[in-house]
Amino acid sequence: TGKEHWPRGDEKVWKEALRGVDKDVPSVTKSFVNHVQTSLARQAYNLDDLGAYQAAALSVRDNLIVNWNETQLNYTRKNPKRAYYLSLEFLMGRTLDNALLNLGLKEEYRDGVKKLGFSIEDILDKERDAALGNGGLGRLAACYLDSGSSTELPLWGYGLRYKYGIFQQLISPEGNQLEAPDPWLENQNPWELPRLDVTYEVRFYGQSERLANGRGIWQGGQEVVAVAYDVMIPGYGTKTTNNLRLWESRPKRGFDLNSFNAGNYEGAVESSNTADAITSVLYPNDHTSFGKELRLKQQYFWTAASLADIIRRFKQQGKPMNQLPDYVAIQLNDTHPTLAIPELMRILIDEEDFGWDQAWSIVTNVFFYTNHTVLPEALEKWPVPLIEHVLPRHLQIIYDINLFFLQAVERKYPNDRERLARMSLIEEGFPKQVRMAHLAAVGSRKVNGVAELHSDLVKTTILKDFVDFEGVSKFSNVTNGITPRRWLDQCNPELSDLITKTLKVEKTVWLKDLAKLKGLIPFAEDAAFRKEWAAIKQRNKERLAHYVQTTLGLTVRTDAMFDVQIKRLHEYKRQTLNILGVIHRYLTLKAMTPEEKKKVNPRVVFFAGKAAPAYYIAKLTIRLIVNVASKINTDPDTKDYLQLYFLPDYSVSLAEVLIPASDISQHISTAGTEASGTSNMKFCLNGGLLLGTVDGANIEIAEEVGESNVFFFGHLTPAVEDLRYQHIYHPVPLEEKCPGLARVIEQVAAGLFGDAEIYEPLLNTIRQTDYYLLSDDFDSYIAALGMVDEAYQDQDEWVKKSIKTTANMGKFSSDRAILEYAESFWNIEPSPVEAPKKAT
Ligand code: F55
Repeated sequence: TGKEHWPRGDEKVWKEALRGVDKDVPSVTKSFVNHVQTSLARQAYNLDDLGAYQAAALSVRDNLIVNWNETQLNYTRKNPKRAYYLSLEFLMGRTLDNALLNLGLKEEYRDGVKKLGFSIEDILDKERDAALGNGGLGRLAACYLDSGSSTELPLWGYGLRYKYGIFQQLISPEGNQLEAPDPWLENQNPWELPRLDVTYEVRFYGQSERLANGRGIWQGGQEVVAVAYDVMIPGYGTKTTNNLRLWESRPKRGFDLNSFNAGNYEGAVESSNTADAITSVLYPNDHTSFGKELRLKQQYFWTAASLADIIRRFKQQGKPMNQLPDYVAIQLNDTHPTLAIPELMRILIDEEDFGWDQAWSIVTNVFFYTNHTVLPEALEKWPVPLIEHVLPRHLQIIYDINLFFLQAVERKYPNDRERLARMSLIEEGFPKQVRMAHLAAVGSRKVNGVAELHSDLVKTTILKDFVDFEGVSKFSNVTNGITPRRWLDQCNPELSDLITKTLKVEKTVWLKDLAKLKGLIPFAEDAAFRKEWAAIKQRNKERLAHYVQTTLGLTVRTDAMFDVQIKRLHEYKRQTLNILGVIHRYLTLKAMTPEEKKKVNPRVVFFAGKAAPAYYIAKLTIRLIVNVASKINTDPDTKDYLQLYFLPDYSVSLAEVLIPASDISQHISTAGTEASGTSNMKFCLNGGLLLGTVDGANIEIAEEVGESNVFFFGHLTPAVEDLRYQHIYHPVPLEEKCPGLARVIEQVAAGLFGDAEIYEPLLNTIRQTDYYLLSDDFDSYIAALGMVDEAYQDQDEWVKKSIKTTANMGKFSSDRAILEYAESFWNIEPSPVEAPKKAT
């Protein structure tokens, strides 16, 4: 072309920036070009989109570093009480777009890269997700960090820097989920700052000796080194840029060769592998605790390094250790970091010379515990022999905590052995097991659930005895939230602009005070506004269809209702109910006359989500969805009315495309099983309506947006226990109990979607105990789907519902949630970064 030796874009802009001509070259351009030349050491004329992404990221990062430094300096000077969020998972997704929006630099960069021949959207699309989490729990941690910085709170995160995040999901032609590694660090990660000088040694195994004075001496075993990597967390429209510190494990140099494996080269190499192994991979199980030694080592490695770092920072202030609770609050994200409780006891007693009672009083004023599930299989338990082997001193401390605790219970309830057995931190059995939720509850200042219903269930079921014993005031609720920056402004820019224009309030204001959305309510009655609102939804549907076209080569029609269920695959979330409902719809369509079909509104059903690699039944559900899709999408009788897609490799970035495109989304867990749910909030914030059970945060969403704007179905929580009992002791044949469901199951079993025998174990879960009550809720589910169809027919009314839904979602901002934690638990306050004083 004759142009290939010149850079893309405007030649003059490149030349001036390259020459360093000062005048008239915008600073963004200069910084971008400078990073291309120096940091990336690349020639301007062969820069591709990936290179442009890296240059833009490095350039944006420079701004973050300046703010990060000022933020940390501000904290060091003012010494406010700080809160630390300990989470094994931070599901951050992409960073560049979020950083640009939070810094208010998006438009400058859009223009800047355009002149250099790039599109900002293409550049943003080159970034890989940071997927250091499984699902809601990890994404919640990410939203809370965003809100912490946006509300200027001194809040740090602590986690692990896994080399491999959540696995990449591939779907084989037969519909099987295959797992591939996620080497997310392959192309360099501009968003982290390695702190190779910030290191701690962490011990495993060895021997623990108890001295007469109650202190312990723990020696020998193996030591590994924790190295800090800092991730900068910018606030929206604030200077505050908090820190997320992620630990990497490394072998302790010299140790393996000199004292442990001298003369055994292979052994030395192997033990260095074990040190690296600790932070090599995120465990991909949600809602099951597996009892694996490596997982226990992850938990201890991370809590020990984090506590050592927190205590070192505290000590730099020169305060005595008994003031720790005045300066430090530590939130335990589920029970995963519970070892921090015996670890802080160990530090105080063995290293700081505290007596038991004083140490315990410090510990129980520092920690706060959030529970995320009441499902029994998800409650963490660790075999006593495993803890004894890996952490001998901690086992002694756990036993001591248990002894003093049970003595106190005994004093309050004399001679109640059953109660002691129920409340003990140790579950009897072979082997004995440590109940981490009990340890976390006993060792914390406050315990909370994540939605009203869930917090009530925590108090009345799994921790009931603890409420009776300690009083109810220790137990409370903080309903989850989501950051409206990522989950509205970033993922749905057109809707965000329309809202700004309509409210006549800067978006920097309403995105930080989400109750302002209520100002949209009157516009539900404005036909012109409704038209704009609906047109944006339509374009978001087209954006999703374009994504499916380019990634999967499939053509999705966009003149249909988009019906979406995206979440981890789990029996309690009942994707199986949804797919059986799709089959029911298919069979109904097949039985219709052409005349009848004319009245049917076309529907496109989307699923996405990963199954835990060893979760056989969940994987069968994926297989069924994929095979139903290939049958019905090609059936000439039905394909114009019903389409079905399973989108592989669900991620934060895919959610950002799917959520704004949904007309209706499904949150259909068996009542009482979904602690909160947070994607329900994301859909509703984007004007999607909700079809769901009376569970988790669905209930509070309905309270806010009005019951007439949600589609509820199914049995309520109090009925569940009895229904399960009936299934076992008074079973009714499915044919009698729920003929509609029986017919669907019959067709699957008969091989309508191929592989007849393969689905038997999945179908048997329903035919047999039906623990998640599909047979009890199926009819009302189908009826609710019918009501959705009917409501959708009246587009005017539907769009009104959509507007009113968005307008009433203010409560679910994670800013509200994080401020509740700050005020009622942590007792911390915003500590704004002051503008540096200008030299006079
Ligand atoms: C991950 C690892 C283990 Cl060992 C256990 C659970 C998980 C996990 O990912 N849990 C999870 O995501 N829980 C969800 O937390 C959300 C945030 O509170 C809730 O909204 C959701 O209801 C709950 O299932």
